Amino acid sequence: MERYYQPEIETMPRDQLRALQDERLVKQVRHVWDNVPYYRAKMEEKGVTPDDIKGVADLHKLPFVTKADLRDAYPYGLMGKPKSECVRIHSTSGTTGKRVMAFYTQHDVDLWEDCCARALTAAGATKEDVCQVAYGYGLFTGGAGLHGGSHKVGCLTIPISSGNTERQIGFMQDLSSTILCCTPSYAAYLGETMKEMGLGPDDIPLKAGIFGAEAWSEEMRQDIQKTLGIKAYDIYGLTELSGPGVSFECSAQQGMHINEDHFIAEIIDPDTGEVLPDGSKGELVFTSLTKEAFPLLRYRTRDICQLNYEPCSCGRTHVRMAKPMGRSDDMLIIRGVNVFPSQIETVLLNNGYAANYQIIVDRVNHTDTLEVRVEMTPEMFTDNLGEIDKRQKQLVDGLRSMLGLSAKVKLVAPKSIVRSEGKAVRIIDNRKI
Ligand code: DLL
Repeated sequence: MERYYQPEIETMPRDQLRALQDERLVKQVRHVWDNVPYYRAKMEEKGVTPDDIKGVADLHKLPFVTKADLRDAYPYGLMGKPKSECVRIHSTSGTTGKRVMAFYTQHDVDLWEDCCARALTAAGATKEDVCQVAYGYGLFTGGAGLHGGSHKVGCLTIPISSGNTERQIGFMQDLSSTILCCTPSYAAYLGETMKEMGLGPDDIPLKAGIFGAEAWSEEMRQDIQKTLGIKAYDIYGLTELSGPGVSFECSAQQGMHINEDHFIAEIIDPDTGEVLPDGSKGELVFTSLTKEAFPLLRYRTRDICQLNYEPCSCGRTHVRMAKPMGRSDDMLIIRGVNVFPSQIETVLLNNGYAANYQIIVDRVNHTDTLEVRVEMTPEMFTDNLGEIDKRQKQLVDGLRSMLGLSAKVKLVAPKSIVRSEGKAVRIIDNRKI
């Protein structure tokens, strides 16, 4: 039977949910106008005042907020509360020079942890469970968010953080962990390490995993479910909006329910900014409804996906988002063709490879080149050049039909591509553009 953490909200009839959103949006816009001069100036520039916003139907009148705004206003310029009322910051790693910093009041932390508790409950967690939180702790939101959610559910929480893979497996065995929270690439690595240690799914009591923070394909889910002997649930979120738990999968595993009492989602055309009709694929835009310290109106995530308003078999009424195909800034444009790493991953996994690959892009004589390096699995490892050549050709064909592009494929030895404990780094773009 499906369990809910906050049933009255998670299964609220949509007309009531809409009324709740209308009421909260009016308040959130007023809060931003009164307390965030940066955003007020943007509204004034667009000729909008809080009086123009009576509910969700007026959302389109508001200006967008982008990553560039976050950079402009860094670090304190978008805060809706004085520092003295904030209790926490989190931040992205900023390795690409785009550090994002978000602030939280105690109330913000509380609501965020509720969202994570909903995700854990949807994956079957109860107070009887032992929950191993192997997302990174610290500035990254993964560890803190799932940790807080796990406490709220009442699980025995193991704040192990990421890394030290053999110790992770030891803890799972010694403490009988039943729920694992980490990135999907780290879950795959844990599975691989277990195999090397001679352990199979029956040697660990895990029953569910809550994996997110990066794009992962359906094929990768099947692989992880098999290796770890669990049901693998997707969870989505971003630092700007709190962290994990903006949306999460239920037992149906058919898209992630967005916590619509806290966030309104829109899909827009990334080029024109126009709101697209229900069911269209485009850029996901979020408006926070309840945030105090770091409210965001119409924030452009750059994540490309689709929304599904069909009722879900789990009984939750909140809209579902498809797995994001990747960020529009992860999207590679190769010889004019849009390529998402997740499409490449699908081809590799469909051909029996694991998700250990790297995509190398370069420009030679003014032409883009795409090379995919993929590890052979230990079972397929061979030094028979004819066999390697055959396998490479098979992948070249698969990639051509998926992407409409020719790519070079290089099979490499097992374990030669570096493993990730957090988000995997799969793209090396050497083009100087
Ligand atoms: O990754 C928050 C998080 C932590 C989510 C743990 C889930 C679990 P950021 O580091 O700010 O926050 O990165 C946010 O990661 O815009 C997406 O591009 C991507 N992302 C997050 N979850 C998923 C997912 C955390 N389930 C960015 N599928 C987002 C695909 C995801 N992409």
